[in-house]
Amino acid sequence: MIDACACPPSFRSADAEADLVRDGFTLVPALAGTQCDLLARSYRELAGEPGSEGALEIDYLRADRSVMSDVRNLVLPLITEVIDEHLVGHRMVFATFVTKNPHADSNMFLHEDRSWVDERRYRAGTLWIPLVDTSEAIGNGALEVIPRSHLLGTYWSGAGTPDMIRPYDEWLRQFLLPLTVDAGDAVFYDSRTLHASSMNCTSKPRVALVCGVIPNQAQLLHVTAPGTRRRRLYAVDEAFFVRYGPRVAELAMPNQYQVIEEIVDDATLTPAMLAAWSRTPAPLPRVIVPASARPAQQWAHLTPDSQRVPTSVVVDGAIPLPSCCRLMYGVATACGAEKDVIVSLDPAACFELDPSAAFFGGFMVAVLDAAPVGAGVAVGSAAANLEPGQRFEFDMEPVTVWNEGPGQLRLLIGARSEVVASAPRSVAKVAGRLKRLVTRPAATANRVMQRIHHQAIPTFSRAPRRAAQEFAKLNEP
Ligand SMILES: O=C(O)CCC(=O)C(=O)O
Repeated sequence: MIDACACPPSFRSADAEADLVRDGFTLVPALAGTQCDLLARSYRELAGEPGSEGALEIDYLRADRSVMSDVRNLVLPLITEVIDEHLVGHRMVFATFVTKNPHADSNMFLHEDRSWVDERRYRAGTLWIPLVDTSEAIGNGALEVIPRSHLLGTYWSGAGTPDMIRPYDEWLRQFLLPLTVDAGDAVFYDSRTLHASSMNCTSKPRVALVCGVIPNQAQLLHVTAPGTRRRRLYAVDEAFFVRYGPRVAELAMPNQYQVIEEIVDDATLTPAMLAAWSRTPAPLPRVIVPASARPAQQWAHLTPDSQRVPTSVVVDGAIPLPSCCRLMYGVATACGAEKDVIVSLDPAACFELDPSAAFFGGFMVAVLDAAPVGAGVAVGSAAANLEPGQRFEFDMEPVTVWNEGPGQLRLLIGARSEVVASAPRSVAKVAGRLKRLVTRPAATANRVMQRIHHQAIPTFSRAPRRAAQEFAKLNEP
């Protein structure tokens, strides 16, 4: 993505521009006190009193889209003035109020904003303007940013795209900087800058206006994730964000918006990258076991949902292998028990490998395709995210595998002894072909998948020694 210095400048003031390029955010004066009061009153008239919609009330998430439309009309003239005063050739493309009510759940999780523009060429940003004074000392949920975190953001962010920072959430939080922002002042942050806000511990709601701002010459975009690494860039207009909330756009894009580019996003966020960025030791990535994969009674020891467990599963062979599983029973029966099979798991699906249904002598699971941070495996109290090229062996413990997407999780599951010897070459070959497939239409991709499936099976019994060497190479850092 863009080198921060390579895009046209955003700010008129050289100091503000330097702050933005270096730190990913800057502070500027925006609205006078009287304008804040007037805005607060007008907003209340159109949205009603706060407190009825929960801890955090965000217009963009409201079912009643007329509020988004009214908010846009209300703030556009004011914000256009603010933008013209401080920025060169930019416009407002999105506006929502964020009301943080006094509530234990009123904190905002750590995130970057969505990619509003083609970030290979342009920089977009967000104007965050509180209508009341905010600070850590006041305790009303000040905005917190991670300086320089815009330099980490080399991935596309949109509907259903991988949440790349989640394994490092806890570690990243040490770099959060709470900002003191008076009513009417504005923080302008690069949309890639990681930010969050703490809980409102006071007795009054904290209201802030949040506006998306992009360069005039940039096309407004909405990014979706139809595959593990496939990203679709849709050209949209301002009305898109007024009419449609984030969920609608995730399910299906309205017909009137055209795909302008389809790309493969190979970006990753590794501990080594974070170590280089922070000049501190590399963090340990954490795995979040989603609620969908939370097992019944006998799985109660697994850490569910928002709690995290350390990645202690050693990739490539350290996990004991269940001698069979329900899934394998079905798949192997269909394909012939001696053969290796490719299993595709849809997004939001999970399965259990159940050793109680013991049938085979052991299995190896090779990951052919998985979205970054989107798929995982849990064994006992350990869990790991699944990445293409990894190989796991399982023994007699219950194992659960999940896929949160985007795209299908594709695993090659085979009898342990045979696959251990010869998987490497096949995994590399099949994974390579899958990678080339990601930009093809679904029907073609499915046909090719079928061919890969049939070819992969016999490949596994060939040239085990050479394959093992290739696998070792594949695993080199
Ligand atoms: O207003 C807040 O507390 C946070 C707003 C925010 O993170 C956002 O709109 O992306």
